Amino acid sequence: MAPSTYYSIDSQSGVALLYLSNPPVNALHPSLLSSFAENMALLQADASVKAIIITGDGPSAFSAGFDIPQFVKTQSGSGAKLPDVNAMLTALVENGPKPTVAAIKGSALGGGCEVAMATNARVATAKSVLGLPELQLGIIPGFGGTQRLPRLVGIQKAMEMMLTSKPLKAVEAKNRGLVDVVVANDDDLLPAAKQLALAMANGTTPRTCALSKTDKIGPPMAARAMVQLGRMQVAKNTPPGMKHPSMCLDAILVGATEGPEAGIKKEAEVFAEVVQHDVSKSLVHVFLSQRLTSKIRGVTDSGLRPRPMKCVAIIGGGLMGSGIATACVLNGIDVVLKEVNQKFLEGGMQRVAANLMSSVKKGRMTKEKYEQCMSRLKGTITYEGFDRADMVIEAALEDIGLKQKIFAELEQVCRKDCILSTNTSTIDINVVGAKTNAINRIIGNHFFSPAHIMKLLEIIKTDSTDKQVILDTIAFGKAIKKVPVVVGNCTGFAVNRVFFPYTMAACLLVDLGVDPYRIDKVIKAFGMPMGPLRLADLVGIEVGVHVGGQFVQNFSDRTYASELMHRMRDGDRLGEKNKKGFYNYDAKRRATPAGRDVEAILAASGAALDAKAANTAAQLRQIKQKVRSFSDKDIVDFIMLPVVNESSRVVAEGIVDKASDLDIASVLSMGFPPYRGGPIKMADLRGAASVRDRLASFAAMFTPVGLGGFFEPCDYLQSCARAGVTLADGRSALGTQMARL
Ligand code: 3H9
Repeated sequence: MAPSTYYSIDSQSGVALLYLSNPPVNALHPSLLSSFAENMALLQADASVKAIIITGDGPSAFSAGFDIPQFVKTQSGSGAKLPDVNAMLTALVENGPKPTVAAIKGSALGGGCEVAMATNARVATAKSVLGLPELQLGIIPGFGGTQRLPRLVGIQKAMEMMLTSKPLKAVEAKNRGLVDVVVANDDDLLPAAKQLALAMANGTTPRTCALSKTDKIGPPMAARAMVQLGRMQVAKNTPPGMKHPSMCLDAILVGATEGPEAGIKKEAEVFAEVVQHDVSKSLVHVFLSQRLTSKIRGVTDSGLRPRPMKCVAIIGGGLMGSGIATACVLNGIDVVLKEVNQKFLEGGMQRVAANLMSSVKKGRMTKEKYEQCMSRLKGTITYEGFDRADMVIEAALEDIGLKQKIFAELEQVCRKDCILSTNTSTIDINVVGAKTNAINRIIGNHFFSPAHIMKLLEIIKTDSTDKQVILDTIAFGKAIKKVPVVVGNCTGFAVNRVFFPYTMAACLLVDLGVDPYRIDKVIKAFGMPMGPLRLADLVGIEVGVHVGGQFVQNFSDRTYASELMHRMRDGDRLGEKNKKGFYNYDAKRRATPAGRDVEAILAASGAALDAKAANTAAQLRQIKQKVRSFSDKDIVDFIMLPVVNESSRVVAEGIVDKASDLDIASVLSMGFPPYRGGPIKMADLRGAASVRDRLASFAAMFTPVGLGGFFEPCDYLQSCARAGVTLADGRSALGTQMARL
């Protein structure tokens, strides 16, 4: 059914009930808004109607706001024309002849909350939430929210709610003045709303019209001072170049000082501008793409149904294994945790207990829930209990021989339908399962540390993995509240593979004489949680040497084999692990640049590059000169565009189902800034041709010293640039040409 509204009128009481209907969350699609405007006009004109209750269809939402996919259409210039929603809300919902009440069950967010605020009173169930999270999509409220919310809850609280995008639970919303009545049970909602609606209709309870309220706004001078405080918060917490938070404050201020009419006009102007910013395009992309990762062509649309995962066996109780066990027991899944001896087992069980207890200490979990979770955890040093397992997750050391032995044993002790998975981050899944006859039920479950906190689950399928096994693993990921991203089996899988140039490019810059701490600062300002050298310390220099070596071996045409990490390792600068890396670490793991402590290592690594390029010393000197005068933007391009290049290869090879899956994987694992959308979205917003040209210019610069391959734009990027299509659409747009890539 098309998104719409429908109504019924109780002839006895004269109360009309108008439903917003667009499952699952009653998003305000343009067709729903048109139907809403029509039906509100009818009901307001109907003499038999005394009052109107607006509510959401279905169990989960009043309305989660404007239909987000519509923004993509607006941004590409093909958006449907909307009725004048602001005029309709003011004339027919707030100030119409009949009073209106919003009956709220579940979420009233964004436009949904704005509709509710236009009514004359709000009744909500205790589990409901109300808020204006538009800023997290890079836009501002557009249906009068910047005007009505400050008038209902005060400027300060309204700013806080909008700037943080955090909704209020019903009880707090009532304390703040956003809700009038809270009912404990869903069944009480409509009767309570009806009672209030009739009381307003017969004049025993006054109607509130939010836009006319002035008591919580105060005089213009006070409003200006309040908004100024908001601006200070924005300046502190907003990345450079992100304008919509301060523009949201502009709309609030105009409304508070010049009146709601001027405020709504300002809000509309700001909305029309920010919805076209790259920040909004990126954030909307991330919102929608994150919900698409678990939809895999040929798997989730195959008609198969996922089998429930009631019991998971985990091999290895180290940091990873215990984190995975924590995520499972937290979400109602029984766990059998296996270790090699009693001492290690106790350590693993204690780590799970400590993970859970930290939530109890922070007040996020009750002691009862803790006990419940711990009762789901059983430990063993044999394979006892593995016959119960629906899935095994091996999280042992990264040792091929060991993993092959474990998998051969698993085949013997587990049920024939048990999924056998590995948490390896580096080893080919086919190699892990090579000594079994179970290759069709072997899959990678690559968690990111700390596994009970990080949202991404990278699921690695091989050409032999059964569809049912992929489907079950996606469902398992969702059951433990991860975002599952299914990827193909290749060196580094998707995430580590596309980010190998991140560290390598940084090493090259350092070898050419660029200050490592400047590199980290610039990349942090770009929006990554930490720069590549700080990250190398966190991951561990030895791990970096090992993983980097694999890439150099497998992708020799496009890697740079710096000696930097080897020399750091040999100089006992192992990173956070021994508190000495590119940074020195204190007992609280606070980092300070190691500076002089690593000067000799950096110099020796640079000298190694000089020696390798001895035959082209003059060209290398020229490169050094250029690189040392790089702007911050040059450094960002130098490090991030090779990441985009490798991402393009991953898309071209079909390692991910959709290009957007790679963006989400990058955001959720590496902390790629969501407001840049991920490597593919960022490149598409810039344009494939511009990315290609910049990479080609780096390639030309480095070819004389034999390092051009590191930057050479890949075939897919070149083809997309030539054809003028996006990297996201290239596979389908280039069609047959893809086969020739
Ligand atoms: C706005 O209102 C602007 C206005 O001020 C002015 C406009 C001019 N639209 O997240 P879930 C879908 S901007 C369309 O998996 P949960 C979602 O894609 C909007 N679809 O469930 C998913 O689809 P599928 C401001 C939406 O229980 C399904 O619903 N509002 C929308 O974890 C279930 O969602 C927001 O920013 C939408 N607005 O969380 C709120 N919302 O089943 C955005 C959800 O095909 N929404 N869907 O995968 C949320 O925060 C969460 O979805 C919500 C439910 C808390 C509601």
